Amino acid sequence: MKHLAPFILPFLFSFFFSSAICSAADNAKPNVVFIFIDDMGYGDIEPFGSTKVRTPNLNTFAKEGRKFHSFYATPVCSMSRAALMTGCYNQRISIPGVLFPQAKIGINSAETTVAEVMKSAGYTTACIGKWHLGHLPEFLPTKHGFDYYFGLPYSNDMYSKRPGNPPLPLIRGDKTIETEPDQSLLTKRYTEEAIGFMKQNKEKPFFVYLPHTMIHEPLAASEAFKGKSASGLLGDVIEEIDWSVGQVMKTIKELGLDEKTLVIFTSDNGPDMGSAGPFKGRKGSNFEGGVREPCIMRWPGKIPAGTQCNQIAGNIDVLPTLASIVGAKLDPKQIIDGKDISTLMMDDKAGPVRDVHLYCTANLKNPVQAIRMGEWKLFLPDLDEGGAAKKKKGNAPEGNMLFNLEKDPGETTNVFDKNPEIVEKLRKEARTRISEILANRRPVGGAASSK
Ligand SMILES: [Ca+2]
Repeated sequence: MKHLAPFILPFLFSFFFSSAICSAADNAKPNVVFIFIDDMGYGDIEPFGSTKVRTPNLNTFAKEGRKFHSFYATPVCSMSRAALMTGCYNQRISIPGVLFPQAKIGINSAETTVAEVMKSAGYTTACIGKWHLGHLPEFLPTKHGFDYYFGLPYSNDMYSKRPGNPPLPLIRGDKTIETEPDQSLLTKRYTEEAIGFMKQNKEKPFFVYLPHTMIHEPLAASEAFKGKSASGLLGDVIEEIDWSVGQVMKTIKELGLDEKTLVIFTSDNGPDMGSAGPFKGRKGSNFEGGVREPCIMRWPGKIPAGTQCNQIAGNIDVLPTLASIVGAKLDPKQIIDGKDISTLMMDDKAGPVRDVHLYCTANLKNPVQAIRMGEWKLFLPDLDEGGAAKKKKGNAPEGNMLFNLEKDPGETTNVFDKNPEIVEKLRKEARTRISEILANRRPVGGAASSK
């Protein structure tokens, strides 16, 4: 035996050493639940100023977490999900505003999604809800890093009541299990699926992406919520979403995972029917109301409770931030736009991480409609010919406009003429950034075969 010791000891040492490292790393890996609402405006819930609905669960969630007041999505659905899933502006990866049931394109398989990043760090992943990055088999969540999928491949108004659309599919995995599902039950069913998944996977780190179908029209609430709010069906639907958040949080606590779970709540674009709070513009607009979202993050012991962050952040930052938190390596050759904002989450005194935000459009020919640098926001009419702005009253910006968002978050006072130097500085920055995106733009999935 004696003569074997020199060979065995290093093995034993390395075995114990590596298992110690593994278990320490696993303990450091929080579960992540990302709740993404469809079409919820900044002012649609009580923590962000609503007085029309009751959101007790979100109120508690906000008290225990941190509110982000400059958290950016994009004007409409698919482009927002593209940004969230890839850490890139939709323009970089050629995803247009909204994908319809007739679309032959979707997220390119060459892109690295946040689910793939989480999987690379040992996570089990689920997407429960509305996907909207391509409904053809190659584009579904199960082909892009999600172990599990249950939900609608696109918006709930893309159903057979609208001429030319096939019956709305409800998918599990990669199979359609129902068509034209009862929409009043979607919030409840998604919630039950998410709870079931967390219970089943409580022993390992999980990533649950929960993109609700509501509060996108046609609105529908289950019997328990229908007619119960003080502000009509929209209020009922928002209050059911609040119930869903409460159920998710209750499950996390019951499973003893409270300290080990980061939960993020936000929305994909401004309100269609609800409230943009103090901001101008609605869904479809690059005024703040179209793109600035309610956002709350909660992780006990890591994120300071009851605090607020006013620094620029957004969906594009989610992928690099989660990669940093879970210790996943990103491919340095894959250019992304987002930054690691974990300091903004965990340090109440953190300075800005990303001083610039581009307000991208749904239109690949006119990629950027406005730019924000610090407190200033400049619209770029000479660089954009209409862009994403829906032709809805008050939504479409016209002409040269500069706003100071800190002094004038409602974009009421155009100070373009008074600040030529700032205008020039922002224009220059916008040109540089747009040129870089166009020079490094990557193709959408399926584009070659559809031509
Ligand atoms: Ca939406």
